[in-house]
Amino acid sequence: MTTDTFEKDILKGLQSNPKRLFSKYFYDDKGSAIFQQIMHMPEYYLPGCETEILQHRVKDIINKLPQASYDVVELGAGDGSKTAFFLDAMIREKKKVTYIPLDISPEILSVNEEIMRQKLPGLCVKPIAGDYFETLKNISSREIPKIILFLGSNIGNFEGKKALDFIRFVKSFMGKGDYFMLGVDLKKHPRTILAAYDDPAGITKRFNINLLDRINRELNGNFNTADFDHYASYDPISGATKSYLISKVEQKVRVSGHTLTFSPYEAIHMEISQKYSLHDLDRIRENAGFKNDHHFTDSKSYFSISLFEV
Ligand code: AVI
Repeated sequence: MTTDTFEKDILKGLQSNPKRLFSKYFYDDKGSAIFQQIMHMPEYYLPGCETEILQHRVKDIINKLPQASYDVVELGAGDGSKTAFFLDAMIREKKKVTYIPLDISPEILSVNEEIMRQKLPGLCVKPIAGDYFETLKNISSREIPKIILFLGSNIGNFEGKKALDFIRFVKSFMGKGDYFMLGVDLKKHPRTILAAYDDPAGITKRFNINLLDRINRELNGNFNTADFDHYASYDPISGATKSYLISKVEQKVRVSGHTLTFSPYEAIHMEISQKYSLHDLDRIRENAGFKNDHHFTDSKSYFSISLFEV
């Protein structure tokens, strides 16, 4: 991503009505560190539930995978520490596995390789750094059947129809006998969901505010972050969790030489974290053109790892 695109997206978003920013820009070094804190918050149940499935339902998942060898391609792999449970179980079940983690950050891919070297010595790891909209092309011509992993409920951060478009895009790189393995946060009691995005310690607020700090640093902005508050909402009908920053006062802010005006209580829409029912997932699978699906949930049915077969 160039500074140009960042600048264009930020200005376009802040000059729109309603104003909006894009959560993909949360993850500079500071934002990534705050996200690690979110992952450890007691209210943020997602990683714990997904890990439970990868630890305790992994044999059921592998039983659905008929081939002896697979390339396991992970989109936005990060450090791969959760994926190691799956890879370990695949190896124990005598599958021949090549692990291909894709991530925008070469640094995190080095950490990923090191974790795999320690936990699963002998595993063949072929990391590819870059935007997965680009790097996916590099894996499409392989002969070996593929499992493409997209974990962590990252699909929830795609706005509306873009989630389906993305799944279709991924499918266009897949062939018969390949599987898409999607980690998805499910609809549940609205208070449980809301608490995960509105923690009393204010870590999620810092995560959102950090984007204003980033704009100040990188785009010569002068946001006074104390003049913004964080507000999260969950709509139990649509399943959309939305995060906003609310301007507490009427104010003018300069970004990249442009003046932006905020009315009192004007909101900037920062992020969507969509929640799905298993029925929603069946519909998505069908609309994306996969043959069938299997859902593996944790003991509280908070989260699903869903397997879609091409
Ligand atoms: C990365 N993504 C799946 C997280 C989510 O739950 O939507 C990002 C996040 N935003 C606030 N808390 C966590």
